[in-house]
Amino acid sequence: MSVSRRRFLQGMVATSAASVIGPSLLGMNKAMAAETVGTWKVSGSHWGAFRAHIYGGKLQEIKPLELDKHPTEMLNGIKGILYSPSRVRYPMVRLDWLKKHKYSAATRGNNRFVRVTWDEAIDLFYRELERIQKDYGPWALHAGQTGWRQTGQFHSCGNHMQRVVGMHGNYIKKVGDYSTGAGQTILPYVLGSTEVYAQGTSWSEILENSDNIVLWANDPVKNLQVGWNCETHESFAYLEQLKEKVAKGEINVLSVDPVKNKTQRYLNNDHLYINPQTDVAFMLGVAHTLYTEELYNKDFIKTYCLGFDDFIQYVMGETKDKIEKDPEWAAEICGVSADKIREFARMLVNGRTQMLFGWCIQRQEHGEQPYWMGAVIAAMVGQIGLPGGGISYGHHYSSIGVPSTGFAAPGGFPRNPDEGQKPKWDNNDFNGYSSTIPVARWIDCLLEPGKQIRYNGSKVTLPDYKMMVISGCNPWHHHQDRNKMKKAFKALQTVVTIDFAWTASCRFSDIVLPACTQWERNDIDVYGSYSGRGLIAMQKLVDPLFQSKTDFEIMTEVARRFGRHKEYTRGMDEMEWVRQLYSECRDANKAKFDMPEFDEFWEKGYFDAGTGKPWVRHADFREDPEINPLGTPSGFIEITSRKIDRFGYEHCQGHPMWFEKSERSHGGPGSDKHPYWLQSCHPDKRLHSQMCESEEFRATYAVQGREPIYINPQDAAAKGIQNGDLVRVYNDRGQLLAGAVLTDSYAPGVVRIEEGAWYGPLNEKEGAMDTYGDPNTLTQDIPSSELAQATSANTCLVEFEKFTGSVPPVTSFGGPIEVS
Ligand SMILES: Nc1nc2c(c(=O)[nH]1)N[C@H]1C(S)=C(S)[C@@H](COP(=O)(O)OP(=O)(O)OC[C@H]3O[C@@H](n4cnc5c(=O)[nH]c(N)nc54)[C@H](O)[C@@H]3O)O[C@H]1N2
Ligand SMILES: Nc1nc2c(c(=O)[nH]1)N[C@H]1C(S)=C(S)[C@@H](COP(=O)(O)OP(=O)(O)OC[C@H]3O[C@@H](n4cnc5c(=O)[nH]c(N)nc54)[C@H](O)[C@@H]3O)O[C@H]1N2
Ligand SMILES: [Mo]
Repeated sequence: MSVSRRRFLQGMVATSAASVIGPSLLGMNKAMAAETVGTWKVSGSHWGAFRAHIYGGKLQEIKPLELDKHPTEMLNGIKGILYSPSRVRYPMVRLDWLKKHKYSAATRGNNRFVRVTWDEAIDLFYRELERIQKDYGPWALHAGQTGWRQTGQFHSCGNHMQRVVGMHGNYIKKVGDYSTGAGQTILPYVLGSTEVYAQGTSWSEILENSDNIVLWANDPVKNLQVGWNCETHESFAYLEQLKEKVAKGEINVLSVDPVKNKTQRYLNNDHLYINPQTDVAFMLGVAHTLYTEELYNKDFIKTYCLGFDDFIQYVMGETKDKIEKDPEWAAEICGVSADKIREFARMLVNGRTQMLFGWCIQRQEHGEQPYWMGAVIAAMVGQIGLPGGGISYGHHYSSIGVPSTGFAAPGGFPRNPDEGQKPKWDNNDFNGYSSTIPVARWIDCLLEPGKQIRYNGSKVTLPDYKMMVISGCNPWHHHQDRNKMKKAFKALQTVVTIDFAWTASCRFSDIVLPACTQWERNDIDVYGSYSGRGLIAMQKLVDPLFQSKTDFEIMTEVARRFGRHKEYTRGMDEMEWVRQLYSECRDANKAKFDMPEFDEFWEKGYFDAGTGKPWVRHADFREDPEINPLGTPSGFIEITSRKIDRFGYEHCQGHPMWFEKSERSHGGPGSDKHPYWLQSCHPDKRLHSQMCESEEFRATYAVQGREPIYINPQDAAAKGIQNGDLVRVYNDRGQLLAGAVLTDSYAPGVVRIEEGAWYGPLNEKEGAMDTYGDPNTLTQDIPSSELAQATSANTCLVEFEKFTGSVPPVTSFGGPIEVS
């Protein structure tokens, strides 16, 4: 069908046919009906790009974009986000906060809210911004947290919030993130870059050259379903080839994990169960074998590395604790036999070996160590910089490992005030507090303002927040230890959240503003964060529901309150911004790609930049370390870091070391009281807390309406628990209800509740039962170490039992209790 005829039909349908044609035509050949009734539009998401059928002003159906050969089943959850009963419908203000004007923090979280008009809500938000700057100063305002905002370069909501808040006054910022806090801090000292967010060796090189692949704490089949930008899923084509090669015995893949994860089940590869949190002990045993059996690459160590001697003395028990880290020593801790440890070490040097690390392993106490130690093992093997050899810390993330096309991504809406624009409150006096904090320490600020902590070679003085603005993240999902958070939030006078979903963060706020979703606005996004596959048009599918508005419109209104709205928008509306970002992107790509005019691109729905050329990480360094040094202080791989040694930290010293954890299962500290290790891995059927609100989709995995807890059948049997039972999971920090799923993919002593399950407390009081199953009701809020101060969510022990009491309803979903 020609474009003009299709347009004609679409136009006809949009105005009249929908009501005239009715169901008889819908019953006809589906493809034909789809073509003539309603319209098909293109949009994007973290879960991939798709075509959406819009009919009668409603999103009816979604099918993957034709470029996506491996779409995720999570596309089935999208409709349920848009039409969720948990949508934020109207601007809402917490009853007690509004009534008393004294913040009444004690009842924060009781979920009782009053509906107000947009004008009233924005006035209150602005009044509070003014009051904080006037009565306190920039140190009292936390607007630094941002997370997995929905896709689209223009509407990226954290930028909108921070630009307007920043035009008004200064505020506390953050450094690092929850994903890779420990990894991104340690690796620059060791390998000269964060590594975690760097493009990695192309999958094609790995498939061609690797004899062995070690998937270390790594579940790419699960985690590559989502991407930071609109995801392409190109990696899955390589994983398919890998599966074939495993079946034919051409590549030996070994997973090191306390769990037989989705990737192992998909690849059907070999597996090494390791006790949780003990990888460093295991690796020290491996290093001992490589050294004593003289299997390690002496030339590589001599040419490319610094500080091997100090490290090996520690391994041999000549320094520090004077314990020789032989495989027998390691076996006691990690649960892998000494023979298996030796076998593993010999396997590493038997041919070309690529180690692929996931991130979960550094989201634990001393999370810096396994990454550093991994680099040391890779250095001893000596294949860093060779195709199919060495170490990677990112092949499970976005499109890392898919060759880059070199396509330049479009820019976004500016996060900061424009050059030369001073904030209304031009005050840089932070009252002796630090103006930037390590991201995961914000709750500590509320509990211990003024405390000095050590962080990455510097000192940080925790500020004394009075107000917090939340946009594009859900701290009442992402942070650890809910009951500690409840206590801490009492120190806040005002919390403002802008979201489209009534999350627990809304429940614990005072002012909640309804944003719209990415499918209720126009935008563009890069297709493939690392592959640079091209550009996606995000065509508005439906008008914003209820009273929701784009973040851009909301923040324009805030800017209007202090007369800066024209500076904020630069005088452009949504489509003018989208067109401008496109035209800048087109200019930036001129030399390499022939991009059409905007209208042609928009009509088609995407620009395909094709595929890139394979590449090998660190190949240039290997070729000539003098000309292409690493970014470390010495330019070499630092097995021992003098810089870190000089910091004098207890839990991150001059070279990687084994440190006992504050909580560890399988006989470690705390396991007598709470014997089970709770891992809170990333969800298979959500993006964190996003899509938990999608009712029908949630029903595909929930158990008695609760989040699943995965348990080994032996452990369950010992407690009389059967598949589908309700389980109370608890420790000294909290308690929750979850639904039992028994599976022998989990080692005894290991349970999982996926992060992002919506927190649903019985009431606002500390210790209240969580009725749905948010694992952060139980996790510890402790720093990885003085170096990174990163989250350690996976250092967590629990006990559980069959739940026999009267079953409380789930309180997580459906929005606030509206009070008039
Ligand atoms: N126990 C445990 N905790 C963890 C982890 C773990 O492994 N275990 N993982 C951590 C990691 S790695 C991460 S990255 C974090 C993720 O933490 P977050 O990024 O906070 O998680 P999300 O659930 O994605 O929250 C995004 C929120 O922003 C809202 N939002 C999305 N788009 C928009 C928009 O355009 N406008 C507005 N106004 N709002 C929007 C969504 O509705 C949602 O409520 O969680 C961390 N927490
Ligand atoms: N479907 C989906 N994909 C996602 C996300 C999502 O929310 N949903 N989130 C994205 C984001 S923001 C991030 S940060 C990444 C997270 O990526 P990761 O942090 O790598 O992912 P996880 O699934 O939490 O953990 C990966 C594996 O580590 C194993 N593991 C945990 N602890 C240990 C240990 O002590 N030793 C060993 N050897 N193994 C261990 C787990 O059993 C699991 O199989 O995923 C991204 N991809
Ligand atoms: Mo993350």
